[in-house]
Amino acid sequence: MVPYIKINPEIRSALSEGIPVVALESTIISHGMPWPRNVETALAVEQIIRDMGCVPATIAIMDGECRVGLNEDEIIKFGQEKNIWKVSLRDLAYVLTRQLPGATTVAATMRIAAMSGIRVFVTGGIGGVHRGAEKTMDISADLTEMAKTSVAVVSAGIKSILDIGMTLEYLETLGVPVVTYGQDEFPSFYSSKSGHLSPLRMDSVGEIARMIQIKWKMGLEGGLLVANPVPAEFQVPTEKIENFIRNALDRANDLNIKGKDITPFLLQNIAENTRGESLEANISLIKHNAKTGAALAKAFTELGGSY
Ligand code: PSU
Ligand code: MN
Repeated sequence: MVPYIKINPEIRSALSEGIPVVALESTIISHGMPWPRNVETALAVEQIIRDMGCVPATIAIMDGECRVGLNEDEIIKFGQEKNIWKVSLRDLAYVLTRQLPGATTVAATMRIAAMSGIRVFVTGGIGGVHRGAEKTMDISADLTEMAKTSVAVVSAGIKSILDIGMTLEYLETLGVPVVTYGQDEFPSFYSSKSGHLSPLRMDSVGEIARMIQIKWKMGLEGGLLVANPVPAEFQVPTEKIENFIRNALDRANDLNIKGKDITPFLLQNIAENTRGESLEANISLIKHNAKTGAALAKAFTELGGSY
């Protein structure tokens, strides 16, 4: 047992009985999507994971503890309240010390999931190397976490608010396998295309599960990024979204928005300016990731689970 981590009873017994558990982040609820669609989506994603025979574990910080598994009222609180900290790895001990409510990013969620014995984590998009990082050094802690923490992360790739090419290079440097599910091209969140070839491709969750097991059995610590392309019917074409992304980046520059505020600002600006089209795509792809992630968690558990 790791101190300051509180796992709810349902998840604790699932873990001890070998029922697959899927971790979910809370920054996407508090800072990644507008109310009330954020809460609707978070609850729908949990239900999809349950319908697939797994147990969802939404992770957040409350009352000086890392909470693994939130109930509906708690998810509503994280979706509705304005004063929720965005908690990446560096913020974790601070929000625990001050007993602040905190929504965990991919990096912080991965670490808490791993400490709890959860090996599969589903989200929408991860952080990465920002455009212009050669000057700003703005590289998400999600990437370094992926190098260190042994959790498989299922996402729809990386939004082109980031520099996708540099992000893939950086993941290579860190030794993180990047596997695209079912196609050769790495997807860019709203679109199944990015113009970048995926470093690796696999066509079944069973094979991905075997690869993770081999990696971890060998003692190769760190995660694996599974890029799950958005289904064709929900895509927003890259040319269409690119203008909105450029505008959002210009606006962030004008307003001098930096550091941890930049990602939430860009996400909100794009959602507002596309009048919800991007939000609908966002919601659809997260649900799609939940199905793939739950299938992966099941496949991994069937192989004997943890390592
Ligand atoms: N990208 C998205 N949606 C999100 C995020 C990223 O498409 O909600 C959130 C995730 O929680 C991710 C965090 O871990 O933003 C990255 O923030 P930063 O770039 O400050 O590390
Ligand atoms: Mn950053």
